[in-house]
Amino acid sequence: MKCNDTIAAISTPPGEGGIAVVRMSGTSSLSIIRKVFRGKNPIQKNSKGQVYHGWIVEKDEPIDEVVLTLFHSPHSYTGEDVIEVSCHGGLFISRRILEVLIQYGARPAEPGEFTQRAFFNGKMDLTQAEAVADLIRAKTESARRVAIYELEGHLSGRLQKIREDLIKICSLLEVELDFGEEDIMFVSRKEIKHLLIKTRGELQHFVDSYRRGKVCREGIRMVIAGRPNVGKSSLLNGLVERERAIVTEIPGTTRDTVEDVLDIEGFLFTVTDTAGIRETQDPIEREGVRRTEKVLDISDLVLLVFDGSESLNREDEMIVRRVKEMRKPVIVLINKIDLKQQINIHKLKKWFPDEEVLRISALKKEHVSRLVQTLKGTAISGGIPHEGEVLITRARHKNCILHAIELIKKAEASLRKSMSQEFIVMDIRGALDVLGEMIGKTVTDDILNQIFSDFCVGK
Ligand SMILES: Nc1nc2c(ncn2[C@@H]2O[C@H](COP(=O)(O)OP(=O)(O)OP(=O)(O)O)[C@@H](O)[C@H]2O)c(=O)[nH]1
Ligand SMILES: [Mg+2]
Repeated sequence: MKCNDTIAAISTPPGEGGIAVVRMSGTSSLSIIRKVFRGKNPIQKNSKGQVYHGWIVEKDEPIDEVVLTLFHSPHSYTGEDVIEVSCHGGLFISRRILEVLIQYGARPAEPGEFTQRAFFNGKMDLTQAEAVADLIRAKTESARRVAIYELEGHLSGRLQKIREDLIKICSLLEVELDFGEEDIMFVSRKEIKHLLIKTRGELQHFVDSYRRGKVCREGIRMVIAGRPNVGKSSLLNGLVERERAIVTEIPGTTRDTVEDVLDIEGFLFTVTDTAGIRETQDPIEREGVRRTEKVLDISDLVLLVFDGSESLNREDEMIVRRVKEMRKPVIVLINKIDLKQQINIHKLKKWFPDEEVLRISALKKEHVSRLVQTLKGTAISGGIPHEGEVLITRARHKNCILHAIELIKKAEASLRKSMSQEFIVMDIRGALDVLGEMIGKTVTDDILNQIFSDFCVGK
């Protein structure tokens, strides 16, 4: 990673708006901007931050009237000299300004490169850098909160404390090792055991928070499934309160998957309407059924719809078998309760003895709100994170922590068997390494590339 050049990018989204911001960071930021900026006041490097009004020019040709905000190293986002050019918010004008900066020595920034520099310059650790991306992507209050608490350093702070405890144990044991044969104990084995159990408990607490954290960050993927014509698309429309999917009385209306999102009490629900599952010769419908299967595989929750006005048939049975095989949470919905009921409820309850069964009319919008209540209750246990609450939200973090727990368990086992200090130290050092990887103290280029390539350009 080279940090000795100066990077620039448009930081605002493409499109038209009041202003656009072109950002530049690096050692040559000031010299580049001096060549292309004409204002009343000369640009100086003498205080923490300044704002200048003037023009970006290209060989005396005015390009745009702008406001510059200067952040001098190290008091900036990246830790380097950063200049933000606020120009008129058109795509063409911001591109022209970027071109001028590049012409005078800046290089186009890679995705996430500003944040990567902030990480390399010690402005934030890796979990905080990841939180920046999460905050930008947040679509709901719950997603915003987990990201902001992580960005504020609550997770890093707790991990740092755990690492300090482990380092303390290691150094005491290593001093003992230095004394070699003298058999001196600087720390009681009971105390080490106690510290290891405490640390493992704290780490386990993070692992346990993952499910809820993931729901806060990514929301819940739910899929509406059922045989053709039971009212799946009508239910989607009822949930999102608009005519999102086509509804007709012809079985096999929905061919492709149709996705929309719902914000329920600050949580994101992605809901996908699917083609009714059935055996069919129609190639388009067959492709639809294949897509339904794919969506079922990646969903967290299945809304399984039955037509209350008809008897259960072979197609229903086939879908029930398929859904049960997946072992995913299911909410059973009996639709069309406004019509005369034919469905065999006993049979249905036998199939789903533990699942919630709700009776609705998607057409008349009856009891759809009850479904929303149920979603609220089943999926969002724990609610929106409260002030400063730390939840882990990424599989990467969970895997690092699980690995650290395994190594601590090994150290505990060595301790129980009164094995030599070397073995205990080796595993604790291993745990420190994986926790270091999580916050970016010891991390490979591959992991870094993977994390930062996920960012947008200009951040
Ligand atoms: N009476 C009544 N009719 C309903 C209800 N829900 C849906 N329908 C009707 O049932 C028919 C099928 O509805 P859709 O929502 O298209 O059913 P679907 O499950 O999406 O059907 P496919 O896309 O073909 O799999 C339409 O004529 C709807 O108006 C309901 O609650 N009551
Ligand atoms: Mg449909």
